[in-house]
Amino acid sequence: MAAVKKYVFGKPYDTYAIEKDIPTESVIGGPSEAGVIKEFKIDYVSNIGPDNADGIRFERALADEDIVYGLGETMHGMNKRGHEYISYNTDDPHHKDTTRSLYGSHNFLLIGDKFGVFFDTPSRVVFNIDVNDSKIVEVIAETDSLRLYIFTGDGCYDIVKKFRNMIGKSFIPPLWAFGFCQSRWGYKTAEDVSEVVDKYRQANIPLDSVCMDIDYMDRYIDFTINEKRFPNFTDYVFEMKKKGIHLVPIIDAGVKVEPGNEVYEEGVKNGFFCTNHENKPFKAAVWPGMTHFPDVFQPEARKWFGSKYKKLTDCGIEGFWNDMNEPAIFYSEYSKKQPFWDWVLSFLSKSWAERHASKESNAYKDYKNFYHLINGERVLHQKVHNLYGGLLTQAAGEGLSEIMDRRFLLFSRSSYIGAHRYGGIWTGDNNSCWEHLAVNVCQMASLNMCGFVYTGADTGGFGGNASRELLLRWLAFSDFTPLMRDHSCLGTRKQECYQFGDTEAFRKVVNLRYRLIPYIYSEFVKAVLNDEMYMRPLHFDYPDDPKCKYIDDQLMVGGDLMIAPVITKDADGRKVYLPEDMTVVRFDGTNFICNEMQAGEHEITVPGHEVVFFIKKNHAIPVTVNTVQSTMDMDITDVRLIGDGESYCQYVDDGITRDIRPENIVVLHKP
Ligand code: MIG
Repeated sequence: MAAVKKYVFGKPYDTYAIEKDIPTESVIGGPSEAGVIKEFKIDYVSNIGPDNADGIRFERALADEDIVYGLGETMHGMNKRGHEYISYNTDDPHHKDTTRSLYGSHNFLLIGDKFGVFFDTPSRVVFNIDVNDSKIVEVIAETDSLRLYIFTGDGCYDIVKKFRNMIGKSFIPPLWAFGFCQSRWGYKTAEDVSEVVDKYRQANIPLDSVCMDIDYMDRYIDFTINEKRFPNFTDYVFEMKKKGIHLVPIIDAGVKVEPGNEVYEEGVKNGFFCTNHENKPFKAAVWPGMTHFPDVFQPEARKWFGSKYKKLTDCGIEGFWNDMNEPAIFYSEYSKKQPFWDWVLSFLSKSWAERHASKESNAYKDYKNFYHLINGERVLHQKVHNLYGGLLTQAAGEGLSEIMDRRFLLFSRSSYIGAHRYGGIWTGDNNSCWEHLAVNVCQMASLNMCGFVYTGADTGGFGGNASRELLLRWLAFSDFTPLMRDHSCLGTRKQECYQFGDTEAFRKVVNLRYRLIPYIYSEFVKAVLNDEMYMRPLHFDYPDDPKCKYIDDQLMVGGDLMIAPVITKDADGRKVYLPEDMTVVRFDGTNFICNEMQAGEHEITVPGHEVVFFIKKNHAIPVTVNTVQSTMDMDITDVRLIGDGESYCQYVDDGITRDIRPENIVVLHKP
């Protein structure tokens, strides 16, 4: 039996998700042909969803023992059973238990260890997974056209690898992107940024990058710099680099409508923007006021938009984050008119939360107000909505690969599978609450299944005020996530590590990250090269241990580590399950204190300033010998091995080369 089977329904749009095309088993034109797929009962349905659309419904019974994994960036645990999820990229900063849609759409499911399935469509898709104990998986795609892929293999992990192999290699950023990043919406000027850098250096807490949020731009116009706020920008970028700091500017999806804005003018002239009902460029208000959205469904428009990043790479910039690319819309030319300044004023008086409350529905209406040009055909945005952010990432990634001679950092808010080849993602606006830390842990595993390996959450939480305790615990978890970024919202409590009094604990926690970078970097690259998951549920590694099956708050990290982060308030430790004997490692700020711990359940003590992790039996991992202030001063080959194993296979390169190959793996032995 083939390990991967492909079925085509109707005439689906290209999504670019699958890189390796394979022959189609069947082209399914209607209900009578749907029976050829053994894994699901398939019906054609009508009048579904907010648009009373026609669609295809897939149903499959679940056995009690089937865990349903997957769905990337969604709420709830790693086991998706018991809830409804909707793939429909949405800017929802206040996600809670009932939230069904977040910023990305990742339509991959793993049904127990039986098979994996990918519903490849940019349309809205509803997943009812054992809702109300129905014991069925019900998937309703609001389209009559999609590609369906079924993956079989030898257990969960093998099935995921088969899927990953089909969707192509994940994005790999430069080494410095594995360092710690500080960000905040509210850094406005070069002085603000310098202050952050200076305070980190004074506090002796390592730092590799600072994100520049929307205020660096000239009136929020993409690819501009506000010269007053950042005079002599190029000099400033290089001055920062000398200190080991990379600046990472934000790029928003909307291009300001304004004569004289070169990007606007070129886009209009060439027909590179999305169009409205009258076939004119569609106008939607976002941060810069009225904007046009690049129509990244057109290959030429993608190429053009990607080439614009050169404006900033010419200034020495080597990393970007792409925001508002669901796309988020405040209101459009079709909305009840609401002057932008009224809106800004309402922002000043109302809280961020209130203002966002009504936004989702507005955006939904507007998604039926503009069009893309796909192979010469005008296609309503709403039909291909989930692909937009991913294609913007592709545009940026391809552009940057063209422009630069080395690797770059790129991470996006919105995504669709396929975009993982061009950039990483962050998990969007979360809150400074313990629940979102727990969700972060589960999402890391689910996102890795879907190819998003370079990812992480806003550490400490974006909205709301982080407590010292929450930030420390969150940092201790993010120590292990490829993207480690402290980010927070305008108006919230300041969240840099030096804002919480005594910095000793923060120094310890961030220093651990840096001591581990040789391991994290090496395991990350190896995972990408081998279509593996850098972070995994325990069940994937120990499929025969029933105790591992439902563990949601521990993860395997790379080939050799297990983590059990403290994710609850007022805890002085936690319960941890060891599927086999392991080495328990405590980092006290300077030393790694290693002890043997036997398989089974343990109660461990973890003070807020300590990080505890576990090395598998007969494994060893490299840690740096010295502490540094940034990866610029790090020699990833100057390491020693900890753990009871004798050797480790380390991936080593200069941190920027694009020539990433298995030959760069060296075997280290204990002396
Ligand atoms: O409408 O650029 O998710 O990280 O700080 C809000 C300001 C726009 C949303 C992003 C967030 C960023 C913020 N942005």
